[in-house]
Amino acid sequence: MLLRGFACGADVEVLQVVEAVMAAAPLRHMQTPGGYTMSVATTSCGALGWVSDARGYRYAALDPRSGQPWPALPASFLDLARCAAARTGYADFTPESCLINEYVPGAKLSLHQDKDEKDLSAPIVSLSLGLPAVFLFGSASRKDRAQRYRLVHGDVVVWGGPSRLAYHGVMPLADGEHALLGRRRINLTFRRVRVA
Ligand code: MD6
Ligand code: FE
Repeated sequence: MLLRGFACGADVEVLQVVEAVMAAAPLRHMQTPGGYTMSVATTSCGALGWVSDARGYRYAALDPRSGQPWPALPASFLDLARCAAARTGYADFTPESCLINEYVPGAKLSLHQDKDEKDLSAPIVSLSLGLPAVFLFGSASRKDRAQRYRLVHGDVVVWGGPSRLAYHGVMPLADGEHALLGRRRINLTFRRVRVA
């Protein structure tokens, strides 16, 4: 489900908090298990952070770069994610992790499924800020052709239930200038990892 402009009223605040998280846990380009460097730069906040390296994709309680716990999930983020989930029919969504991705022009995310989480009953809540992106969203079968959605600043996408394991990705980011964020897109995805 796509909630157009859901976070528009909170954008300045969200961005301030994102910058604070990035100061404590800087963005970095992770290695894929296949040996590539991701074009998207990543950090996390919450009890668990998403990490990728030669050993695979997983959630970890410590930031491998600092050896310290990830910054706590800010209350304002939790509220936003819970409200978006409730609005789309998922009551009591309690994310444990917020993955923060930064895209600069040309950065992309290949088609994939989110399946590193143990609790697949919880949805994924994704918030877009900054430059527009073309989001690819297919089905749980890689064979099905993905639909394209243009996501702009403030949009929230929630996928759960029958679409929880849908393949998704982001096309290479087109160049541009956003009034608040400049030449970049920031995406926040909220995840429930462990079974509650
Ligand atoms: C996005 N990110 O950045 C969406 N999924 O717009 C993802 O779909 C994603 O960055 C699983 C693991 C890392 C990710
Ligand atoms: Fe994903």
